Amino acid sequence: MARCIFHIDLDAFFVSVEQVLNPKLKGKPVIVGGDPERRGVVASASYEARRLGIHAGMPLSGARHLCPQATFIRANFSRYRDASTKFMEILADFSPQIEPLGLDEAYLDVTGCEEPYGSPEKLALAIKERIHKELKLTASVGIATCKVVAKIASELCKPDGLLEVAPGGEQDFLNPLPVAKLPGVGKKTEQALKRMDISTIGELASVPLDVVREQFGAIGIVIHSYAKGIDDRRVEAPGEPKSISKQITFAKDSLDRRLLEANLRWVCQEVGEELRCRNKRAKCVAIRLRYADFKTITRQLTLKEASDGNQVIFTTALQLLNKALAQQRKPIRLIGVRISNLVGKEKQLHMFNSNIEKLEHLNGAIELIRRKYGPTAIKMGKDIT
Ligand code: TTP
Ligand code: MG
Repeated sequence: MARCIFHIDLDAFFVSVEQVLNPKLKGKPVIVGGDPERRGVVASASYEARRLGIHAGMPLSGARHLCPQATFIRANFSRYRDASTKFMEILADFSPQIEPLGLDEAYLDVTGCEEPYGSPEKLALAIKERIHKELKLTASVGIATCKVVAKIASELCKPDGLLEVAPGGEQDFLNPLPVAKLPGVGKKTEQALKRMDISTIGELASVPLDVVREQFGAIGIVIHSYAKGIDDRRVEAPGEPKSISKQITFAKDSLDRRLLEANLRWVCQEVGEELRCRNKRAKCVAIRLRYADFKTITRQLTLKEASDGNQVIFTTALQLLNKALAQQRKPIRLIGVRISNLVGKEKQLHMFNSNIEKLEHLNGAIELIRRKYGPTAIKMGKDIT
């Protein structure tokens, strides 16, 4: 299913906060920055000031020169932080998947959240309305199936805009835009692309990947895929773990399969429990083995469907262990499991596999018992520890 991603950015943020406090400044050239008499730079300029060529990062003296009648205000960060906190709280009411970027912008994954509103556009309007009603600020919203397209869309529709790029329309939307609109394309890359006769995103997308990779290396692969409107990055709250892992070192190096299996089961239970506490499922299961000679290997498998079930994690890890043991029979001193590629908890119903549901109920019950009576109160079978 195509994702529905919003990129939301407040318009002329610092300036707008000042205008809310002093409405007389609305509709006028206003600049927030350091002290204009000293060597400060413009942090935020009202759209009226931008029309005169003033932009963020420009020295305040230059801004004063371009527009002597503008109102210059010294930045007051505690005001902006307060407004930012309220802004993020409003967004969190509309989707649990929110990724703030700085003070005044955020990505929101609203896949499925739009249903009660009728359409993504109506949901975006509801968000804009809340922001306007509660903060008296305007926001611009880009809607697309991925982050990069949503971000470019919000930038293009500023101020107080809303621009939706329909699923499948990404390439047509991006084609005519200058390459500099792509995140990752800075001044140097833009110049280098120009020397290759590439100035639009469409031109970049039509160059073979090998050519771009040869020229720019890893970043070339990224910007080439962005140019094609492909961006798999998830909307993730900062600080959320990218993986959960647990390992155990044996008192004595061992090749005893029953001991290895039992310990593998235990570490899988541990990561599974944390995964469910975090309301996540994992798509990737990896095992880590350290041999007696300290050589360490990692083997991993991607699941067909993300899971939070102990059994799924354990059987996958066991499969990896069996394969590793078949390849190398050296005593093991450490065994570990790592689950990654974590996704949200929402999932399809297991219509054809009630066993999975039963096992999940069982996991839940076991966890309740362990929490109430301690971790050793109950264990899954075959455990010999
Ligand atoms: P932006 O969102 O880039 O700018 P903006 O909100 O003022 O204008 P718009 O989004 O409508 O284009 O940045 C948010 C705030 O971050 C901005 O109000 C002030 C601060 N900022 C700086 O302090 N220095 C800078 O160079 C930039 C770009 C922003
Ligand atoms: Mg902004």
